[in-house]
Amino acid sequence: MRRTRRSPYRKRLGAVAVAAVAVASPLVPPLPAVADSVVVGGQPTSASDAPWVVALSSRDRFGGTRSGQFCGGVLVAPTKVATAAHCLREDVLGERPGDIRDFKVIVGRTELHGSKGQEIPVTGVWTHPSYDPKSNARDLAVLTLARALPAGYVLPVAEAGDAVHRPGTEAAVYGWGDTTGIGTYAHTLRSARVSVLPDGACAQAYPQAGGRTAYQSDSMLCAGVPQGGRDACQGDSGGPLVADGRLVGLVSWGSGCGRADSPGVYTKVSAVMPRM
Ligand code: 4AZ
Repeated sequence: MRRTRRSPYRKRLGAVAVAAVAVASPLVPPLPAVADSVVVGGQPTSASDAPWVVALSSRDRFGGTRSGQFCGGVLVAPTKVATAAHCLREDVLGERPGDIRDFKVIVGRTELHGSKGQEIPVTGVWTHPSYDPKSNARDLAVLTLARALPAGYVLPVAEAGDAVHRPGTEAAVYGWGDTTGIGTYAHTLRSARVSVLPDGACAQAYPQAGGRTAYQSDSMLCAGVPQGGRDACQGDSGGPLVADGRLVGLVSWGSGCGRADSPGVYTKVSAVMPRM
């Protein structure tokens, strides 16, 4: 199995090590969400119930044990997949996405250890021209697929102003990412139920202070549960936040996973998606 020196997993080893110390030390309270952790705090789900969820894959870069999965994505048109721009950064992938010869999207594969579903080559990568890697603003990329999928695989994108953006909206996040916050990657698709939070709560959790990444309500939204324990995590990036049958957000960033005071931050798709 070949791995890049700077895979998304590798770059997180620092954080993983810190978390492991926190768990081991009796002086530090245990991490929330470890007990029943997805996607942290979620449950197994089937790709047939969420046909629009895809895995971004490169076995060349990330090895074959989990079908080469390194991020999530969502079908927004028969040949178009929305994902997070940060998934495709050269410092994350180890090379430019256009140079990865086996860059594919996997659809219909609940279980990454299996071979069900389809693997479709990616023929084009568009990154939002105003994506800002420092702030994570406008964290959106759109992939073009080598062949079209049936319309039944496509998830409609919520329009700007759609009621699903309102605080309190019940939504679900999907992915094959870390289920504990300490590097336990799922091999089965999972989903967790979270609520869209008011912009004020997101800004309070991630204030503009001391050079930290701040919440920006124009291109982001945040979601979580008051007690924590349900959240997206590493490896879920680019995957969908879905409410009422529409795409609301893409997993983008956050402080840790499942912490009560640190909700997950999502790309607000309606605000940054171009008309296609
Ligand atoms: C990540 O690093 C990441 N808890 C994704 C989602 C969240 C945190 C980190 C949200 O890909």
